[in-house]
Amino acid sequence: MTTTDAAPASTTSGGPGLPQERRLVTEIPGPLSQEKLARKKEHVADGVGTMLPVFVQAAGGGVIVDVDGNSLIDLGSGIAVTSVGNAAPSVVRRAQEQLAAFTHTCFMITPYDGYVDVCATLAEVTPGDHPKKSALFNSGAEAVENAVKIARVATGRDAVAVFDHAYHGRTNLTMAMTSKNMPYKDGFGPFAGEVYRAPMSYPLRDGLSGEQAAARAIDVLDKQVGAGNLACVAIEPIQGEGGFVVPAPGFLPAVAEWCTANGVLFLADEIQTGFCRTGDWFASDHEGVVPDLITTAKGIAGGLPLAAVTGRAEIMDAVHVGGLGGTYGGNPVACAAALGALEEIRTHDLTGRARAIGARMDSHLQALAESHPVIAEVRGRGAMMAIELCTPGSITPDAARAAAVSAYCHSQGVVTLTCGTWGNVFRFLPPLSISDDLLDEAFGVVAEGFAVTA
Ligand code: PLZ
Repeated sequence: MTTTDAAPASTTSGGPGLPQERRLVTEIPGPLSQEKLARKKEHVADGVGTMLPVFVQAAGGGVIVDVDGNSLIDLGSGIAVTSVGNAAPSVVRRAQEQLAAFTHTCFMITPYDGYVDVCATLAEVTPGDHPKKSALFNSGAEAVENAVKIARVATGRDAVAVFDHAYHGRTNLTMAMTSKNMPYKDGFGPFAGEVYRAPMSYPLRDGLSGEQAAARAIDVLDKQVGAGNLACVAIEPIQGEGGFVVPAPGFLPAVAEWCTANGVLFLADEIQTGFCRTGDWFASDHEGVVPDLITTAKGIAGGLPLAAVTGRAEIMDAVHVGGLGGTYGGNPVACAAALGALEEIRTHDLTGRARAIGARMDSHLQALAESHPVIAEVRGRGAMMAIELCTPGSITPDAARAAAVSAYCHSQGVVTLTCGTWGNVFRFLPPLSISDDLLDEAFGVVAEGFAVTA
């Protein structure tokens, strides 16, 4: 880390050219950020919280630079969004060109190539080599809502199955699909109907094999809902907000097979796991699962708001003309950014980079787990790793320790995120543009955090 008294060079341009260093010149948050925070308090609804209130001036590579001149190491990617790096060159260039050409026409009124190009690319990169089509939206929640609409029309059935610990969004239908009450649902009901929850495979907590956990979930769906009523089973192949829960091997294929055998659509919500985060294009690829429908967002467009539903052509085409859309869905600038992000992924082999980052994080975390019995499990895949903290020798969640270590990391200039139904999971989602040196330095800080909060 660099510490300096010199005033920071004022910069507004981010991207990989930013000095790749952790540099603290004030306490966190610094005086300028604190002033801005007071202004936020005055004008922004309290319901919109902020976890680490440093106001950002620029970001790129593996760092976020704040208005006080602090440079923080980013282990969150804005919740798995800036996988190709913040202000990635191809994203910036293509979005700028598109901005100068036209900003919006509404694809439903007068179409443009970018939208079609993104859909064609999605058909190429998503699992399975069957004919596929896509529709574009603005946010992950909107994509999930539309996937359910499509599944209902295609099957003529109403019911939707989701899992314990699931996260699918904050709109009315997706709140119903999301598992955790606080902060996502409390007081916001009544929720949409015909959503049923099945037990998830959670190896640390249930000790079941993938096949056993699938049999348990299928039994619930079969007996409590009835396969014939189900339009789709929606599942995150690795759960995100719910705690980076990696189902036991065999769970996903068994659930997918049951779906196929019963005319139920298998909907993979890859909003957090998609676009190389896990070291494959999609987490479903890892076990060779081919979803009927797949929702994507976050990592698709390098930080611009874009989301998609991609599915078997005949399922996607079940909806009547005009039944899918929205004013901004597939905005031309967001589509240009997506094409830029895809270019970054291919040029820099970010799938391979995600695997290398994953291996590096795993070795840091395994070493940490050896000396800190509060770490009940190290899990994840690729550049999506987590540790679950529990009272040693038990599976009793220790959210307080997770919060304490996270607060320490923030104070030392490392952006870390927590998650999990009990808030006791530390998750690591660095941009795939981060250097090994920064990664090692960040995990050194995480280790210090465990040492000083012991
Ligand atoms: N499905 C699997 O991870 C978004 C939520 C952050 P939107 N996860 C981050 C928060 O607290 O709001 C997410 C996800 C999965 C759906 C969504 C929803 O995506 O773009 O936030 O609507």
